[in-house]
Amino acid sequence: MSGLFAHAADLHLGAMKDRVLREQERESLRRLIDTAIERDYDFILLSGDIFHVPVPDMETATFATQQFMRFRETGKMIYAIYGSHDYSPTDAALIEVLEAAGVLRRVGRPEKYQGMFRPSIVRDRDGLLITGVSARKNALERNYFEILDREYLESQDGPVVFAFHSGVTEMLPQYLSGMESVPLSLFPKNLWYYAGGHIHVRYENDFPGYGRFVFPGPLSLGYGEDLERAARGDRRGFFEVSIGSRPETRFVETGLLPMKFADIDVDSMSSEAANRKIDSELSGLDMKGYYVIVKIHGTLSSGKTSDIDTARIRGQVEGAGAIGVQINRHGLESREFADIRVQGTSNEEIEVNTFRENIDTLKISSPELTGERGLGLALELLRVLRVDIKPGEQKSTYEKGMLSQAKRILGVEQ
Ligand SMILES: [Mn+2]
Repeated sequence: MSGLFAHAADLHLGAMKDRVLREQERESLRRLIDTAIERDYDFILLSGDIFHVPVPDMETATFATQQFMRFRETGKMIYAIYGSHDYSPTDAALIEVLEAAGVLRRVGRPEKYQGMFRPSIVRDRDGLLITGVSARKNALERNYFEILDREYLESQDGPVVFAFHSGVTEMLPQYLSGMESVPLSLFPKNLWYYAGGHIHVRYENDFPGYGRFVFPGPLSLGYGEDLERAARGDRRGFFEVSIGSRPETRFVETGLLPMKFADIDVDSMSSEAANRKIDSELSGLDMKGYYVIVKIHGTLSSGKTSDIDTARIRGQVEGAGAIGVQINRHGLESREFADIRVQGTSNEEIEVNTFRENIDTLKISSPELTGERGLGLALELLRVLRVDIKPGEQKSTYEKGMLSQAKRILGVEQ
């Protein structure tokens, strides 16, 4: 048994709206495909979150399909499991279209066997058996893990590659310790390779009795806080895995555009003093040719957060020759106008915290609307309801669609 394959995850294609960052997102995928062709990989395995949303914009969809096809035309396969971002069990998802068209192949399709869950297994031509568990929203894939027929996977005749898109409780990085995860004990033992996704930090570990668990981290910029980590020097790429009696891994960097990170703490300052500090910190930074992430945080002692003028900061950074700028002021508050109660450093986190904070104050008798179940429902509703009307779509069609999706999520009769 010999050969190579690529293990990538968390591509989040379509996450970036900024033109420059969007191009980076694409360049990372191009490099994965280039390397896979040049180094003659037997296959590419994508451990979920290929797209940032189930139905990405057409430009993203077209680009991704073209890139995947460049590899497919060499006669090799792209295997995938679905992530928490690019798949919804109830809505349409582009990834299903790609599968139907043969652009990629899903592994670990759920099959029930005597009340247990047996993920389907694909045998690649190099002899590896590829399977896995796709993610569901809000880490509901844990339910699958609980009924996973582990013995079935452990007794396969051949080396098994097990793809999954979940945190593993025993190997969560410190800052994610509160997140939903799956304990090691729910994984099948002694498989050849555990191909992780979902955790946006590169991580590899050999677990005695199990085998090598690998998380490549985001292939490119990721989204939200990943951007900050990228600007701080986090390396991005995928793993090249050599096929042998044991998997040998090599991290292949796909590279990122030159980035700089300006972390500006304005805690206990008046808004005037904060503006002066921002000015002086930015003017002391060589930004020419760099994409600059500016993070402004702290509680202003006086003045309003809106006194910190984003447009002016943007002008200053662009005027210094930066190729782009993104300003993160989620952590900026004012003591005088302390109307923001909910904390969080990303939109997603703030949404979850807002719901979580409010859900317990509601007087509701039905249990499915409260607690974690209610939270999941609220998030699912928000995800559907935030979708804008499409260009050319009739208002009545749009409203009807919204209503029926909302009813479906709530489980209300049509
Ligand atoms: Mn992800």
